[in-house]
Amino acid sequence: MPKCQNIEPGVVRKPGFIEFGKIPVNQYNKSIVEERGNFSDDDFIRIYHDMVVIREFETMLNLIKTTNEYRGIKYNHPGPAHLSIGQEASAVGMAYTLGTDDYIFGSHRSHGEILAKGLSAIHKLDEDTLYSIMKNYFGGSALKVVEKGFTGTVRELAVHFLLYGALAEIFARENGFNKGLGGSMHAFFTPFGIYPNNAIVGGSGDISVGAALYKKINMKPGIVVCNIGDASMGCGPVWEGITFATMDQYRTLWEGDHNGGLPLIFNFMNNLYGMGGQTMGETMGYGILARIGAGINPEMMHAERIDGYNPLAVIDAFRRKTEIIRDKKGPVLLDTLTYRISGHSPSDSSSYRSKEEIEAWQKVDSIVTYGKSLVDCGITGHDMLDEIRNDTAEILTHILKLSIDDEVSPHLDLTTDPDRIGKMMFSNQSLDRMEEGTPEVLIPMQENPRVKSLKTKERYHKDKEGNQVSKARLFQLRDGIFEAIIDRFYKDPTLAAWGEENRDWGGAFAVYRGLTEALPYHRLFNSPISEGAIVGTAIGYGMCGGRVIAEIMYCDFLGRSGDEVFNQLPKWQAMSGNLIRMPVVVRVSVGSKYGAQHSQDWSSLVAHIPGLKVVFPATPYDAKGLMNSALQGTDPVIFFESQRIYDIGEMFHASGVPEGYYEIPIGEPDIKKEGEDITILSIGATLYPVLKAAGILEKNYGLSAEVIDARTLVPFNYETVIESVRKTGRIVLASDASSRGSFLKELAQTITELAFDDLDAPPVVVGSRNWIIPAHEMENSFFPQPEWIIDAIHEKIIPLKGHISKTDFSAGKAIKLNREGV
Ligand SMILES: Cc1ncc(C[n+]2csc(CCOP(=O)(O)OP(=O)(O)O)c2C)c(N)n1
Ligand SMILES: [Mg+2]
Repeated sequence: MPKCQNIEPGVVRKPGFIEFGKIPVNQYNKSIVEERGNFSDDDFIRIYHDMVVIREFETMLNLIKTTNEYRGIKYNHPGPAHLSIGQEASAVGMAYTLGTDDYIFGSHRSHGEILAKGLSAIHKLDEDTLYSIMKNYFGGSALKVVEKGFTGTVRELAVHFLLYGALAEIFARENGFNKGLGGSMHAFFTPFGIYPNNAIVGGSGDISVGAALYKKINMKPGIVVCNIGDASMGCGPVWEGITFATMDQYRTLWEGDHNGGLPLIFNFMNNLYGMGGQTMGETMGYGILARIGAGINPEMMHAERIDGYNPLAVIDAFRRKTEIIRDKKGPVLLDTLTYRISGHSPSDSSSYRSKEEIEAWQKVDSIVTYGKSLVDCGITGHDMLDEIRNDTAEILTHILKLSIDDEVSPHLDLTTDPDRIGKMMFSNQSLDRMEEGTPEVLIPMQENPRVKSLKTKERYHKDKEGNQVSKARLFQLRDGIFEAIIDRFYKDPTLAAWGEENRDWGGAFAVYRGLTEALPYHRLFNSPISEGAIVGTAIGYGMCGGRVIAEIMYCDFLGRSGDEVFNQLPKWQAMSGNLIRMPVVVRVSVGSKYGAQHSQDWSSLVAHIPGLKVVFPATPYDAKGLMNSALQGTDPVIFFESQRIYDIGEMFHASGVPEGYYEIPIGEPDIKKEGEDITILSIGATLYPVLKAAGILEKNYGLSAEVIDARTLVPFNYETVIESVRKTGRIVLASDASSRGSFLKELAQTITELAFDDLDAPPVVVGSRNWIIPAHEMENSFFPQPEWIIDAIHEKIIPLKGHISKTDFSAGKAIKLNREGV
């Protein structure tokens, strides 16, 4: 059912004013005595303890980085360490109320948050659960190290485990929480609800929204906290994440239990600086960060500035804001004011701030102030606080020794197994569904209007008499993709899809027509025009355990989701030590007819990035089979679709596109036409001009061409191509991507290496021009034409009798064009 929300001119044209309410700023003013009803003495002391642990951990790292020594132990750590000395109260306050069902995401400066959340989890979990988490994590490798000779309680052991797992990770050791593949800026430990931290400023700004969507869509317990810095408010992914998280539809259109706001807190750890840029007074204009909430939605995101120098103020805020979220009125924006006493990194000379400023913040140091207030009201004495600090230093000394011992804590062994990291790039699983359960669908599939209509279509492009079937009666490529997707929606209860115009419109190119009738709003919805967040939220959704299809309407808009596609989607499986799976399919539609910013084939850009599978089908049969495989897998797949062939019928399988389920393995090129004299390898829609070229070669020049459709770019099985080249000795490669730096060049180079002895001539690439793409009327001068392929063969591979080239493929021309950069 399409939504029906009439927009009345009489209503929206009415004059008036937007009124803003008040945003509280540092309103917490309770004393410890007043808080005694909310905390036991042990709680008060635990808060102090946790802050001290963070301070000592960071101080130890600071000393290691700046002096190569901590308490007599020498070590050189070449990697990063963005420390949070000064910010401890904000981290401990944030984590205090959260349970392991509550997930935190963070930034490059998240050691403190990891430790705070870990310590909070250790306090809350029972000892059996704690022990089993430690025992099962990577086969208990970290546990074995800290358990040796340990005599304390399981809870105390878990503190050692947490410190060791985090430090070993920072030092890139295999026993680290992510096998040393995450490191300081990415470390995480999901059993305690600690989700990835992100070295890309603002990177968590949309990924965390996807995690909150996962919880909301699948009715999972807990909330999500996105811990990011104040300067990240200038980042696109953060704005896109905020707008995605505050869409009206959660309240206006999502139904039943799914109605209501996202369970998410954007918690800006506001230390008032980027690296050296001051966000208040220099690089931003908000003055007080919480102000941003006012413009976002009528609830002003329940925004508030809180004093992150007082752990109790932060705990108080999290208690109140969690209630708002439980009432389904989220998301919330917190401006948690704090200060980074340490440098941005240990090499920071603090040239951008005065000594007086740092000293002023040191004077009100949260650990000292809080400790004093505990003593003042008789909760504890100085001796106890000294003991906490001394014990912490002792434990950290022990943990440091373990972490830097190459015998106890080796790095991943890449000498014995040089492919170790390669094996972690993909999870390569085959799963019907990501978890058991009944899919949420609105009608039996057989009652779906599109499914019914597809039953009447011709699944092969010619009818029994051999006549071309009209487009209206033809089962088209877009139908193949639809069939795979709707089938998965009836199999996998976690599957959700979003993108621009995905619902009522039926997808910009009618791939999703019929899905609206099948699915409740929360399983298929329109997103804002936020390509970054469309992919970013899918990443968050995927890493939490859900399968998801995100759509980019035009390939050209991939640029808008550059960070998500290049830095996030491909990396988290390996950066987790292969614990996280990323069942995310990104559908990318390659345009045509709309000129320079709507017609580019950027498949080579994504094929270049390790960690993505890249698919580009050219037939309905392949599109359905490959989409089935993409949706059966657990890896990120960039699924290219060409707008030029959405309505094409199946020409290669005379029995037509099967109605039932089948898979085409990702990575296998397919021979579309057999031949003897020359191989032509094509990618995507270029298959059809290539087939025409093959026809001309045969008819006019008596050359039999073997046509191979790559179907997939990554992974790619070269054997089919090499075997063909062994037979033909010649190969041309063609695709719609601009030829310079294209994937064709990669293929050509690898084929040269693998089949040099079998080749009579070098592989020849026929790509598109290195220009802007002109209007449709001039496109034939841009995209490879059948004649170009003939000309290239004539010029570079084998002279064709009587042929006169129209396009100049000579070496001289190639040198000239390259010199000119076109
Ligand atoms: C996209 C991106 N741009 C720039 C950087 C380099 N950089 C790392 S941290 C940082 C400052 C971030 O400030 P903020 O978000 O306030 O976090 P803080 O460091 O203060 O904790 C910069 C510019 C980066 N890592 N990512
Ligand atoms: Mg900052």
